[in-house]
Amino acid sequence: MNETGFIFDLDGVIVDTAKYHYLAWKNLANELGFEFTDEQNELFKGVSRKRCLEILLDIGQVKSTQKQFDTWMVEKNEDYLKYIEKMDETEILPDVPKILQYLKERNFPIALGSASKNAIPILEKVNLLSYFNTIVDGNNVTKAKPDPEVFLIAADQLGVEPENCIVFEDAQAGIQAANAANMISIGIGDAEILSEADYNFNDFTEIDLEFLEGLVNKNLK
Ligand code: B16
Ligand code: MG
Repeated sequence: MNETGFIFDLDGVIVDTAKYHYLAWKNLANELGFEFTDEQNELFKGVSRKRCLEILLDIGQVKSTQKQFDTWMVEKNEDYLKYIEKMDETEILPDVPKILQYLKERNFPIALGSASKNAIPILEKVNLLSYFNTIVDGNNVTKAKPDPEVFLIAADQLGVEPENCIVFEDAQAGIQAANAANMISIGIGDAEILSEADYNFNDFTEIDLEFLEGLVNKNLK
């Protein structure tokens, strides 16, 4: 087995599902009588569904019983799944298949490390599930990012030491989780928001294979 492992976040790294999460949360906010902005949606990236609803209710200053809370969680997810239903390969973010193909050909172990409980159906929809040696998602973790749990489980399942793992993340909480796991963190997206990452890129089109090769050879922070 290869000594270096690669861990990909899902939402915002492989596919842009943040826009669908946003629409579903916005619909719920509107139903509850308040607005939810694109800017506020930034707070939701990499954050668990339960925590997102807590933040949303804080924004709208809405109080709820446990029963209402649970109903809204289900409602939001059902709405989100309607958007996901229509997804296909065209929604894969640029150059993601190229990078996955390269890593697969070189026999690098690849994991998904996502907070989403919908990760497997999404990867099936966009036809990328077969690239992953293991999937660690919101169904397998007890602690949300920035806790390193999701990435540490992924490293363990890949049989790779955490310090030999390279993580691609689009959320600040995700970069913090990768750093806390003592992994190499690569921020995908706004370098200002992801300033704690070891390396920053706007998207995968900026990552050339020589860079990955160099990272594997160095394999040190
Ligand atoms: P679900 P990631 C995260 O996925 C999203 O960024 C976050 O906005 C969402 O609330 C969370 O998944 C839970 O998603 O409702 O599908 O279980 O970025 O960690 O891949
Ligand atoms: Mg993400």
